Amino acid sequence: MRYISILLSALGLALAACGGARGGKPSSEAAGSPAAEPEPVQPVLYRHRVVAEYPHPADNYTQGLVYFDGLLWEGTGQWGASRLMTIDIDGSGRTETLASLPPSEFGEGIAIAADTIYQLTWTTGIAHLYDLRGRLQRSVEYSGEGWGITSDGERLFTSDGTSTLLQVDPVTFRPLRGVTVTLQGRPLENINELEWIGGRIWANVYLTTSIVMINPETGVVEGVLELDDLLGRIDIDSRTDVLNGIAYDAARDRILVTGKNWNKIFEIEIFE
Ligand SMILES: [Ca+2]
Repeated sequence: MRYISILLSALGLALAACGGARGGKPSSEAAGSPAAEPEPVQPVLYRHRVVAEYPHPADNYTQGLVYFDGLLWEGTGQWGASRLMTIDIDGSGRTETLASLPPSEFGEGIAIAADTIYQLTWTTGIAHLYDLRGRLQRSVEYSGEGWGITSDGERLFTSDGTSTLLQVDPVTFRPLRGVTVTLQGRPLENINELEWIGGRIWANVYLTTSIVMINPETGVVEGVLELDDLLGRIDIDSRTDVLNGIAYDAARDRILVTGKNWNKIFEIEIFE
């Protein structure tokens, strides 16, 4: 049960020791009191195995990751080094920079929906919208910080570093709906890079090696995946930073993950 102890330390949780046994409430509350709150949902703890590795440019401070049209698309951060690029992980391995942000902007998450590439910025409140060749079409202003973004093909969802998951209008970026991401009934902060996978939103949790699987309608974390072992499979240097970046290749049902300035991308399979 090593992963449970890691989760405890990483997220400060109080998981029951035997996989889902729920702590009892005091008898006065448990006896049908109308004031009793619903029991928090216990997330499923998933295991994983690495099934493939691909090279990843260690210069890339990964902020957004998407698989689309046979390529891996990546948005990177850092002042003066923020880019939108593609990596041909299934072919030549070649990288191509499609756009570079001005030095005044720190790139964040990316998403692709309806022939548009969206790229957030951290503190400048600007989202850039590109066509599929990476040509800037227009830029949209929004309030607050930009962290992660993903799409189910139509709707856009964003994170801002808090526990809030927003659905935003794809044209104006006006918030349409928001839910609080909760883990065992408590708000979970630092929701970062996002990926829509099979009806749930997977999210990196900043400064942890955990990915959470969020019900987009309720915000409830229904699953947790601990990936601390991946750090042992990359070349560590002074730049190596946290796990960040989730992409899903729906056509081949592949889950791809990496980290900031990691030299590898991992394809993983998960199981309970
Ligand atoms: Ca993603």
